[in-house]
Amino acid sequence: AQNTVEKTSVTLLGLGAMGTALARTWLATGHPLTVWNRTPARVAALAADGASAADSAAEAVAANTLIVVCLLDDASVDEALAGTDLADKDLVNLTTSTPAQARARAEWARERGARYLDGGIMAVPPMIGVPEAGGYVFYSGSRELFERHKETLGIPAATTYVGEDAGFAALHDVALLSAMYGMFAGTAHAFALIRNEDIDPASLAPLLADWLVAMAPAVHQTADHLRSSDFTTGVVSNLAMQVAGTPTFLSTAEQQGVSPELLSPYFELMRRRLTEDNGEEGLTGVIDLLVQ
Ligand code: FVH
Repeated sequence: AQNTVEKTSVTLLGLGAMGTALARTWLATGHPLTVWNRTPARVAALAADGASAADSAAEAVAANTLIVVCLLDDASVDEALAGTDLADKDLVNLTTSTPAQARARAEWARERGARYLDGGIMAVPPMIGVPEAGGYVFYSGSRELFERHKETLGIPAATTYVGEDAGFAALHDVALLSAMYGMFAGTAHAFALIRNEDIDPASLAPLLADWLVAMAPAVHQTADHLRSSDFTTGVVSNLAMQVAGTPTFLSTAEQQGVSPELLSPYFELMRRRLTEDNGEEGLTGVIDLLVQ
Protein backbone atom coordinates (compact mmCIF):
# COMPACT_ATOMS: atom_id res chain seq x y z
CA ALA A 1 0.00 0.00 0.00
CA GLN A 2 1.17 3.50 -0.76
CA ASN A 3 2.43 5.45 2.25
CA THR A 4 0.06 8.39 2.48
CA VAL A 5 1.38 9.84 5.77
CA GLU A 6 2.51 13.37 5.05
CA LYS A 7 6.07 14.10 6.12
CA THR A 8 6.69 17.37 7.93
CA SER A 9 8.46 19.93 5.80
CA VAL A 10 11.66 21.24 7.35
CA THR A 11 13.70 24.39 6.84
CA LEU A 12 17.34 24.03 7.87
CA LEU A 13 19.66 27.00 8.29
CA GLY A 14 23.34 26.03 8.37
CA LEU A 15 25.05 23.42 6.25
CA GLY A 16 28.31 22.92 8.06
CA ALA A 17 29.45 19.41 8.93
CA MET A 18 26.56 18.89 11.34
CA GLY A 19 23.88 20.70 9.33
CA THR A 20 24.74 18.70 6.21
CA ALA A 21 24.53 15.43 8.15
CA LEU A 22 21.12 16.43 9.55
CA ALA A 23 19.89 17.48 6.13
CA ARG A 24 20.80 14.16 4.55
CA THR A 25 18.69 12.20 7.04
CA TRP A 26 15.57 14.27 6.37
CA LEU A 27 16.06 14.01 2.63
CA ALA A 28 16.62 10.26 2.87
CA THR A 29 13.35 9.82 4.76
CA GLY A 30 11.31 11.88 2.32
CA HIS A 31 10.86 15.06 4.35
CA PRO A 32 10.55 18.07 2.05
CA LEU A 33 13.59 20.15 2.97
CA THR A 34 14.46 23.78 2.33
CA VAL A 35 18.05 24.73 3.07
CA TRP A 36 20.04 27.90 3.38
CA ASN A 37 23.70 28.46 4.09
CA ARG A 38 25.68 31.70 4.32
CA THR A 39 28.19 30.30 1.80
CA PRO A 40 25.98 29.14 -1.08
CA ALA A 41 28.51 26.60 -2.41
CA ARG A 42 27.53 24.20 0.39
CA VAL A 43 23.92 24.08 -0.84
CA ALA A 44 24.55 22.57 -4.28
CA ALA A 45 25.09 18.93 -3.29
CA LEU A 46 21.93 18.86 -1.19
CA ALA A 47 19.92 20.63 -3.90
CA ALA A 48 21.08 17.93 -6.31
CA ASP A 49 19.66 15.38 -3.87
CA GLY A 50 16.27 17.07 -3.73
CA ALA A 51 16.50 19.90 -1.21
CA SER A 52 15.03 23.28 -2.15
CA ALA A 53 17.73 25.92 -2.05
CA ALA A 54 16.67 29.27 -0.62
CA ASP A 55 18.51 32.40 -1.70
CA SER A 56 18.25 33.97 1.74
CA ALA A 57 17.56 32.97 5.33
CA ALA A 58 14.35 35.00 5.15
CA GLU A 59 13.18 33.01 2.13
CA ALA A 60 14.06 29.72 3.86
CA VAL A 61 12.18 30.72 7.01
CA ALA A 62 9.14 31.76 4.98
CA ALA A 63 9.01 28.34 3.28
CA ASN A 64 8.00 26.20 6.29
CA THR A 65 6.72 26.30 9.85
CA LEU A 66 9.44 24.06 11.33
CA ILE A 67 12.74 25.95 11.26
CA VAL A 68 15.86 24.11 12.43
CA VAL A 69 19.00 26.15 12.97
CA CYS A 70 22.44 24.56 13.24
CA LEU A 71 25.08 27.26 13.07
CA LEU A 72 28.49 27.83 14.55
CA ASP A 73 27.52 29.78 17.66
CA ASP A 74 24.92 32.08 19.19
CA ALA A 75 26.29 35.16 17.40
CA SER A 76 25.85 33.44 14.03
CA VAL A 77 22.23 32.66 14.94
CA ASP A 78 21.68 36.39 15.52
CA GLU A 79 23.25 37.21 12.20
CA ALA A 80 21.42 34.55 10.21
CA LEU A 81 17.98 35.24 11.67
CA ALA A 82 18.20 39.04 11.46
CA GLY A 83 15.54 40.17 9.01
CA THR A 84 13.58 36.90 9.01
CA ASP A 85 9.90 36.81 9.95
CA LEU A 86 9.55 34.27 12.76
CA ALA A 87 5.91 34.97 13.58
CA ASP A 88 4.07 31.69 14.23
CA LYS A 89 7.17 29.61 13.42
CA ASP A 90 8.45 26.58 15.34
CA LEU A 91 12.11 27.45 15.92
CA VAL A 92 14.43 24.61 16.93
CA ASN A 93 17.95 25.79 17.65
CA LEU A 94 20.61 23.06 17.60
CA THR A 95 23.49 25.52 17.77
CA THR A 96 25.73 24.92 20.78
CA SER A 97 24.98 27.64 23.36
CA THR A 98 25.37 28.36 27.02
CA PRO A 99 22.24 27.90 29.17
CA ALA A 100 21.95 31.69 29.48
CA GLN A 101 22.19 32.14 25.71
CA ALA A 102 19.52 29.47 25.21
CA ARG A 103 17.17 31.15 27.70
CA ALA A 104 17.74 34.53 26.10
CA ARG A 105 17.14 33.00 22.65
CA ALA A 106 13.86 31.51 23.86
CA GLU A 107 12.73 34.95 25.05
CA TRP A 108 14.00 36.53 21.83
CA ALA A 109 11.95 34.00 19.81
CA ARG A 110 8.87 34.57 21.96
CA GLU A 111 9.09 38.34 21.36
CA ARG A 112 9.06 37.58 17.63
CA GLY A 113 6.00 35.34 17.88
CA ALA A 114 7.84 32.03 17.53
CA ARG A 115 7.63 28.88 19.63
CA TYR A 116 11.07 27.72 20.76
CA LEU A 117 12.96 24.54 21.46
CA ASP A 118 16.64 24.43 22.22
CA GLY A 119 18.83 21.44 21.41
CA GLY A 120 22.22 20.13 22.49
CA ILE A 121 23.64 17.54 20.13
CA MET A 122 25.38 14.60 21.80
CA ALA A 123 26.84 13.22 18.59
CA VAL A 124 29.43 13.96 15.96
CA PRO A 125 28.36 14.17 12.31
CA PRO A 126 29.14 10.52 11.38
CA MET A 127 26.76 9.40 14.16
CA ILE A 128 23.84 11.30 12.64
CA GLY A 129 21.33 9.00 10.95
CA VAL A 130 23.06 5.96 12.47
CA PRO A 131 20.87 4.95 15.45
CA GLU A 132 23.24 2.16 16.51
CA ALA A 133 25.99 4.78 17.03
CA GLY A 134 24.11 5.93 20.14
CA GLY A 135 24.01 9.65 19.41
CA TYR A 136 21.10 11.72 20.64
CA VAL A 137 19.97 15.29 21.10
CA PHE A 138 18.89 16.93 24.36
CA TYR A 139 15.86 19.17 23.90
CA SER A 140 14.41 21.74 26.27
CA GLY A 141 11.87 24.53 26.04
CA SER A 142 8.29 24.16 24.85
CA ARG A 143 7.13 20.63 25.64
CA GLU A 144 4.21 21.08 23.26
CA LEU A 145 6.62 21.90 20.45
CA PHE A 146 8.79 18.93 21.31
CA GLU A 147 5.78 16.57 21.23
CA ARG A 148 4.60 18.05 17.94
CA HIS A 149 7.91 17.50 16.16
CA LYS A 150 9.35 14.59 18.12
CA GLU A 151 9.06 12.22 15.18
CA THR A 152 10.71 14.55 12.67
CA LEU A 153 13.42 15.60 15.13
CA GLY A 154 14.05 11.94 15.97
CA ILE A 155 15.13 11.09 12.44
CA PRO A 156 18.73 12.39 12.62
CA ALA A 157 19.29 11.09 16.16
CA ALA A 158 17.34 9.95 19.20
CA THR A 159 15.71 12.65 21.33
CA THR A 160 15.84 13.27 25.07
CA TYR A 161 13.59 16.02 26.43
CA VAL A 162 14.96 17.52 29.65
CA GLY A 163 12.45 20.19 30.62
CA GLU A 164 10.59 23.43 29.94
CA ASP A 165 13.57 25.57 30.95
CA ALA A 166 15.12 26.39 27.58
CA GLY A 167 18.58 26.41 29.16
CA PHE A 168 18.43 22.78 30.30
CA ALA A 169 19.45 21.17 27.00
CA ALA A 170 22.60 23.30 26.90
CA LEU A 171 23.22 22.62 30.59
CA HIS A 172 22.97 18.84 30.10
CA ASP A 173 25.13 19.07 26.99
CA VAL A 174 27.86 21.01 28.78
CA ALA A 175 27.64 18.80 31.88
CA LEU A 176 28.23 15.64 29.85
CA LEU A 177 30.98 17.21 27.77
CA SER A 178 32.66 18.55 30.93
CA ALA A 179 32.74 15.02 32.33
CA MET A 180 34.20 13.88 29.03
CA TYR A 181 37.02 16.43 29.34
CA GLY A 182 37.72 15.16 32.85
CA MET A 183 38.05 11.69 31.37
CA PHE A 184 40.31 12.98 28.60
CA ALA A 185 42.45 14.73 31.23
CA GLY A 186 42.81 11.51 33.18
CA THR A 187 43.72 9.48 30.11
CA ALA A 188 46.23 12.15 29.03
CA HIS A 189 47.95 11.79 32.41
CA ALA A 190 47.87 7.98 32.16
CA PHE A 191 49.46 7.98 28.70
CA ALA A 192 52.03 10.56 29.85
CA LEU A 193 53.11 8.19 32.65
CA ILE A 194 54.12 5.52 30.13
CA ARG A 195 55.29 7.91 27.40
CA ASN A 196 59.01 7.27 27.96
CA GLU A 197 58.71 3.62 28.85
CA ASP A 198 58.85 0.50 26.76
CA ILE A 199 55.08 0.11 26.96
CA ASP A 200 53.02 0.14 23.81
CA PRO A 201 50.26 2.77 24.16
CA ALA A 202 48.08 0.36 22.19
CA SER A 203 48.40 -2.15 25.01
CA LEU A 204 47.38 0.45 27.61
CA ALA A 205 44.42 1.71 25.60
CA PRO A 206 42.09 -1.30 26.05
CA LEU A 207 43.00 -1.50 29.73
CA LEU A 208 42.11 2.16 30.15
CA ALA A 209 38.87 1.82 28.21
CA ASP A 210 37.74 -1.18 30.27
CA TRP A 211 38.71 0.49 33.54
CA LEU A 212 36.78 3.65 32.71
CA VAL A 213 33.72 1.59 31.82
CA ALA A 214 34.05 -0.33 35.10
CA MET A 215 34.26 2.93 37.09
CA ALA A 216 31.47 4.76 35.25
CA PRO A 217 28.60 3.35 37.37
CA ALA A 218 30.04 5.31 40.32
CA VAL A 219 28.02 8.27 39.02
CA HIS A 220 24.86 6.56 40.30
CA GLN A 221 26.21 6.44 43.84
CA THR A 222 27.17 10.11 43.54
CA ALA A 223 23.61 10.96 42.48
CA ASP A 224 22.18 8.95 45.41
CA HIS A 225 24.50 10.80 47.81
CA LEU A 226 23.46 14.19 46.45
CA ARG A 227 19.75 13.32 46.70
CA SER A 228 20.02 12.01 50.27
CA SER A 229 22.76 14.39 51.51
CA ASP A 230 24.34 11.27 53.01
CA PHE A 231 27.76 11.00 51.40
CA THR A 232 28.75 7.73 53.11
CA THR A 233 26.17 5.14 52.02
CA GLY A 234 27.71 2.32 50.01
CA VAL A 235 31.21 3.85 50.03
CA VAL A 236 33.91 1.23 49.66
CA SER A 237 36.93 3.52 49.07
CA ASN A 238 36.65 6.29 51.62
CA LEU A 239 38.01 9.81 51.42
CA ALA A 240 40.60 9.34 54.20
CA MET A 241 42.10 6.35 52.40
CA GLN A 242 42.07 8.10 49.03
CA VAL A 243 43.70 11.28 50.35
CA ALA A 244 46.37 9.13 52.01
CA GLY A 245 47.01 7.57 48.60
CA THR A 246 47.51 10.80 46.67
CA PRO A 247 51.27 11.11 47.42
CA THR A 248 51.76 7.81 45.57
CA PHE A 249 50.23 9.34 42.45
CA LEU A 250 52.22 12.56 42.77
CA SER A 251 55.50 10.74 43.45
CA THR A 252 54.92 8.40 40.52
CA ALA A 253 54.29 11.39 38.26
CA GLU A 254 57.51 13.00 39.48
CA GLN A 255 59.48 9.78 38.97
CA GLN A 256 58.12 9.51 35.43
CA GLY A 257 58.93 13.16 34.67
CA VAL A 258 55.24 13.98 34.26
CA SER A 259 53.67 17.25 35.35
CA PRO A 260 50.96 16.70 38.00
CA GLU A 261 49.01 19.73 36.76
CA LEU A 262 45.99 17.73 35.59
CA LEU A 263 45.65 15.70 38.80
CA SER A 264 46.74 18.19 41.47
CA PRO A 265 43.62 20.41 41.47
CA TYR A 266 41.38 17.42 42.12
CA PHE A 267 43.67 16.07 44.83
CA GLU A 268 43.70 19.50 46.45
CA LEU A 269 39.90 19.50 46.60
CA MET A 270 39.91 16.01 48.13
CA ARG A 271 42.39 17.19 50.74
CA ARG A 272 40.32 20.30 51.53
CA ARG A 273 37.18 18.21 51.94
CA LEU A 274 38.80 15.83 54.41
CA THR A 275 38.17 16.77 58.04
CA GLU A 276 38.20 14.71 61.19
CA ASP A 277 34.48 14.10 60.77
CA ASN A 278 34.11 13.03 57.16
CA GLY A 279 36.86 10.53 56.42
CA GLU A 280 34.20 7.87 55.81
CA GLU A 281 32.67 9.81 52.93
CA GLY A 282 33.46 8.99 49.34
CA LEU A 283 34.31 11.75 46.88
CA THR A 284 30.86 13.35 46.61
CA GLY A 285 31.77 16.12 49.07
CA VAL A 286 34.17 17.60 46.53
CA ILE A 287 31.13 18.73 44.55
CA ASP A 288 30.04 21.03 47.37
CA LEU A 289 33.46 22.67 47.34
CA LEU A 290 33.01 23.50 43.66
CA VAL A 291 29.58 25.10 43.94
CA GLN A 292 29.99 28.78 44.76
N1 FVH B 1 30.73 18.92 14.40
C1 FVH B 1 30.75 18.43 15.63
O1 FVH B 1 31.48 17.48 15.93
C2 FVH B 1 29.90 19.00 16.75
C3 FVH B 1 29.10 17.93 17.44
C4 FVH B 1 28.21 18.47 18.54
C5 FVH B 1 27.42 19.68 18.08
N2 FVH B 1 28.25 20.64 17.41
C6 FVH B 1 27.62 21.94 17.20
O2 FVH B 1 26.84 22.00 16.01
C7 FVH B 1 26.87 23.34 15.50
C8 FVH B 1 27.30 23.30 14.05
O3 FVH B 1 28.53 22.63 13.96
P1 FVH B 1 29.19 22.22 12.57
O4 FVH B 1 29.99 21.01 12.84
O5 FVH B 1 28.16 22.15 11.53
O6 FVH B 1 30.15 23.48 12.35
P2 FVH B 1 30.83 23.99 11.01
O7 FVH B 1 31.09 22.84 10.10
O8 FVH B 1 31.95 24.83 11.40
O9 FVH B 1 29.68 24.89 10.32
C9 FVH B 1 29.29 26.10 10.89
C10 FVH B 1 28.06 26.62 10.18
O10 FVH B 1 27.72 27.90 10.73
C11 FVH B 1 27.67 28.83 9.65
N3 FVH B 1 28.04 30.15 10.13
C12 FVH B 1 29.12 30.49 10.85
N4 FVH B 1 29.09 31.81 11.14
C13 FVH B 1 27.97 32.30 10.56
C14 FVH B 1 27.38 33.59 10.51
N5 FVH B 1 27.94 34.65 11.11
N6 FVH B 1 26.21 33.73 9.85
C15 FVH B 1 25.62 32.67 9.25
N7 FVH B 1 26.13 31.42 9.25
C16 FVH B 1 27.30 31.25 9.91
C17 FVH B 1 28.64 28.28 8.63
O11 FVH B 1 28.36 28.90 7.39
P3 FVH B 1 29.50 28.99 6.23
O12 FVH B 1 30.83 29.18 6.95
O13 FVH B 1 29.45 27.71 5.47
O14 FVH B 1 29.12 30.16 5.45
C18 FVH B 1 28.28 26.81 8.68
O15 FVH B 1 27.08 26.56 8.00
C19 FVH B 1 27.85 24.12 16.37
O16 FVH B 1 27.14 24.90 17.29
C20 FVH B 1 28.65 23.03 17.07
O17 FVH B 1 29.14 23.43 18.33
C21 FVH B 1 28.99 20.11 16.27
